[in-house]
Amino acid sequence: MEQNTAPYREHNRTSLTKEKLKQGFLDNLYFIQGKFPTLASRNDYYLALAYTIRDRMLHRWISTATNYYESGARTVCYLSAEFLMGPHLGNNLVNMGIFGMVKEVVEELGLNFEELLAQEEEPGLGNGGLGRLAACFIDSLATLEIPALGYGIRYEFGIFEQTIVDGWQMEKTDKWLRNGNPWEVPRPEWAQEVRLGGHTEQYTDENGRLRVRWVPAKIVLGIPYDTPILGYRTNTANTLRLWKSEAPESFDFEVFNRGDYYGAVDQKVTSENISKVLYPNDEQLSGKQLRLEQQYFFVSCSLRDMLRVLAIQNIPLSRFHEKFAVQLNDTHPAIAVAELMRLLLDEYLVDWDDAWEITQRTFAYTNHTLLPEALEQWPLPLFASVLPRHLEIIFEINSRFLDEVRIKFLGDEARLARLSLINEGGERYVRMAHLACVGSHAINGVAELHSELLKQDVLKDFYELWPEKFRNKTNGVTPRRWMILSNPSLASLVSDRIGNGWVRDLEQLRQLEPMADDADFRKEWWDVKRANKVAFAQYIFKRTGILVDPESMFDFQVKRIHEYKRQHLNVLHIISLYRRLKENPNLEVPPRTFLFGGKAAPGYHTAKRMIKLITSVGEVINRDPDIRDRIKVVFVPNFNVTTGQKIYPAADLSEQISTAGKEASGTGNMKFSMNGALTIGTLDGANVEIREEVGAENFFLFGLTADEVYALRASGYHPYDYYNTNPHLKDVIDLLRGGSFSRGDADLFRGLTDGLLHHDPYLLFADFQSYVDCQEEVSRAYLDRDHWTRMSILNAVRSGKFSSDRSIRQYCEDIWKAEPVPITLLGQNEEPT
Ligand code: CRA
Repeated sequence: MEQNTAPYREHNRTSLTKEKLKQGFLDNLYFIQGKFPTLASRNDYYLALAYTIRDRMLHRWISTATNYYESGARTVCYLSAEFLMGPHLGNNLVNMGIFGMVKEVVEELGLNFEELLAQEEEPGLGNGGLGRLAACFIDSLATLEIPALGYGIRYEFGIFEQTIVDGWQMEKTDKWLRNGNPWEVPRPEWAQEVRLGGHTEQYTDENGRLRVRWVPAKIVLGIPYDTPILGYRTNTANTLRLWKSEAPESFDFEVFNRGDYYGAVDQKVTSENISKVLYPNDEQLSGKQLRLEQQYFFVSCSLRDMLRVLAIQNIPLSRFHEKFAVQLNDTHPAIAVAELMRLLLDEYLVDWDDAWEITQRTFAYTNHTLLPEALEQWPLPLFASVLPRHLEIIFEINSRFLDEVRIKFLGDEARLARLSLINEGGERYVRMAHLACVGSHAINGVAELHSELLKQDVLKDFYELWPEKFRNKTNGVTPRRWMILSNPSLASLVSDRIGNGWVRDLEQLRQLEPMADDADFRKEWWDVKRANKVAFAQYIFKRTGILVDPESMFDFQVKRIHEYKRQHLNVLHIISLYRRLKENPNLEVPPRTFLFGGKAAPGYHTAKRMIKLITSVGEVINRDPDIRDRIKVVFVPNFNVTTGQKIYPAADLSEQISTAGKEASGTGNMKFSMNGALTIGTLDGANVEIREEVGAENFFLFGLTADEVYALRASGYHPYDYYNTNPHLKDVIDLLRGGSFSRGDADLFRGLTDGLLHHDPYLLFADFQSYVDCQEEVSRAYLDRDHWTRMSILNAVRSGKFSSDRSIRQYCEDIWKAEPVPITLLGQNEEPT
């Protein structure tokens, strides 16, 4: 696809010239890749280009570090087990304002710029929304010039690559590092030692005080790998610091393994296992020892790294919480509460009360889910075997905490049991969400509805104890990647009318509201969407061999496959529409392409069968001559950041159809809306706020509310009754049960249909008719192109609230108390690039 470079063009404060870039590029090809153009591969060219850009980023990076060091500024540390960054090259070019210039240089050298961009393997170090949120947040932190570090794990293998074979998902390992990663710089001089396992001992120190010593069973090294994160057209380049585990090749290592060469190698292998692979579960508990080790590993490295910085800046330990605001991205890093306590108590000999005050004032916790199965708990014996000292500390935190509760709620034993950090019902567990709540000064949900439900449901007892800790921070996404980079034509259409202030201040898009009534503007808007659809149709054909019509409505549901997200409700509607079209070939509905994308956790069998359901229904419909291509069903393989960048700009309709009360926020919903797709959705997560912003008349609402879901369950939900009383629903389910979509195999989807008929925990049947009716409304609306385009424009220009810049400003003001530190570049009159 030809990239429109207009939105990048106005950059003019750089001293960088095309000549300098060209020279840098050829030098890097020669001196780093060791190649002449004649022998260079596409990857050589990509790496030479990436290094050329990185070279131009270093001045900002070094200047930023120096400025921060000198100012001693308060620093935000975002602790996250996942950072789903997506490819760096294009994003760095956008943020530096040199996209157009670099494109020209590459083309003047006779190379294909798009191909070089596509050569980058995306770092898929996350599962979905939570990891991508972390990536959007560090982009916004840099853009807002906030001193910040992202701390996480440098997984050797990220999220698996998905292929579809015979309609089923197959997983392939993600070897994202195989061709080299030009964006990272290893910092072995800042390696940290992490202990694991073993036991604890008491001893008396020289002052006669009783202390505890942890004697670990093994020690691993954490090596930091740093990646610069540029702000959008600022001098700021913050750092993403990811830890890789290695075996320490130290004296100790030899002593423990003397004479046992194979044993030594074995220890090296097990040490390296810690950062080997991302657990591919989104919102699901796996309870594996290695996962606890991963969590502790990166948390311990990160906290020790903060202590290192404190020491070189000569800041006393008692001011740790003034120097650092540490955000816990879900419970994955919640062990940090116990680890900071341990470091302060055992290694720095701080008193309990002082250590506890520092700890509570340092941390804040974001909850991302209401699903009970996603709330992390560790079996006590497992926890004790990996982190014996932390368990003692957690018991002590718990005992002091429960004393406090006892005073406040005299005699309320049931409440004590509910609040305890230890789940005592049957097998005993450590409840990580409770540890995070107790050890933090702020607790937030990720959309208004979700934050309310936290207070009423999962964290109710904590809310009653400490209402002042609770707040909401609605998620956001970065318009740099999700508009400028992925949808350059739309971005330039917007910038032509209102300049490009909107990129840093997305509310400015509202200036375009009057343009929704301008027929010429509407035509341009429609043409941009249409061109994006043509490009996507070509992509689909290349990837799946399916021909789709860019004139048809592109209706997308892309997200992880999960029962609560209800991809199968979407399928039920498709089958019912198919049925109606077959019965009445003259039915007046606009042609539609139903597109799905998303990965299923490899061990989540129902989700895998949902993929098979989608592909099987597609197989029948796409080939049925009666349908005459009026509807098509496509499963887009391997949904990730890279494919997302092609999808959002090409969408007409965005499916956000989770059972109300289950989707904490969603962020894909925001990306779609920003790119002018209309939403069909329930009142769930951030959908509620999207509808508020864009206007109810520009949003297709259906389904039960969270309260109604709750009430229906309480009064007894009988899905079978819906089946019996709704002939359309019955018809759809019977077709599935009869094998119409499984080549006569009546067993293939039996588990799915029986599950719905008898349990239907996510209330598909209760919402079915409302959904089908709403889809009819969507179809009617699409027939009126003018009106549809008007709604599309209003969706995009009213999505300003959903910039992650807004989210980050709120975190800074309300939780982190962090201020911008504008960066002065080192050296005289140096220009940023
Ligand atoms: N799976 C929620 O389900 C939310 C993101 C980011 C999720 C999404 O609704 O948008 O977090 N929850 O806040 C999660 O990962 C552990 O819980 C998600 O990505």
